[in-house]
Amino acid sequence: MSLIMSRLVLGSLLTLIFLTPAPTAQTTPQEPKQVSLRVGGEVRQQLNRNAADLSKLPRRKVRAKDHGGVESEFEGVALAEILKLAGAPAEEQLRGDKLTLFLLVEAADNYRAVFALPELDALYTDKLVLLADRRDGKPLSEKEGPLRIIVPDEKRHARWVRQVVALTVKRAQ
Ligand SMILES: Nc1nc2c(c(=O)[nH]1)N[C@H]1C(S)=C(S)[C@@H](COP(=O)(O)O)O[C@H]1N2
Ligand SMILES: [Mo]
Repeated sequence: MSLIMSRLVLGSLLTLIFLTPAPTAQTTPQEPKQVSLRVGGEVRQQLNRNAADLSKLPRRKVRAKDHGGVESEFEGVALAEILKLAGAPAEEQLRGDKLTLFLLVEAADNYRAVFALPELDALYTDKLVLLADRRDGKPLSEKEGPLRIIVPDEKRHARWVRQVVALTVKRAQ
């Protein structure tokens, strides 16, 4: 091959290499399901919360071990804050006949669990029960989220309700 020819071949090879677009950044994982939470029952006002509403409430972080023993940092909103926003009886008002109130947590798969209101109240306990939307800085997985209850230090994980869709304050009969 003549010098000119090889120059040409080399030139077009280089052009090819430099003009070929870089592989696009890894496709971002599918956006997680939209946050949608119903809050109702014996509260001053029924609420329908989305992610933006929840992000306006005070954010809390807690390290806790999941059912598989993996420790993560969960981030979200204290259940007590959501109850406060809806106007459920709290703190000094949580007395007398209000002590039969409880919070029913319902999941997309119809799994349900309850918390007595004093379990969630700052005048009764320093324990935090979190409605989490992030784990180690990332939105919860489809299986777990978009919202999950985190009960740090509880010896069983049965009340770590995944895929929470509704919170309802009820009264024991
Ligand atoms: N929505 C929903 N949440 C749930 C359950 C369920 O069946 N459905 N199982 C509970 C039980 S009994 C346990 S032990 C943990 C298991 O947590 P994991 O799915 O992160 O392992 O989730 C809890 N949360
Ligand atoms: Mo469980």
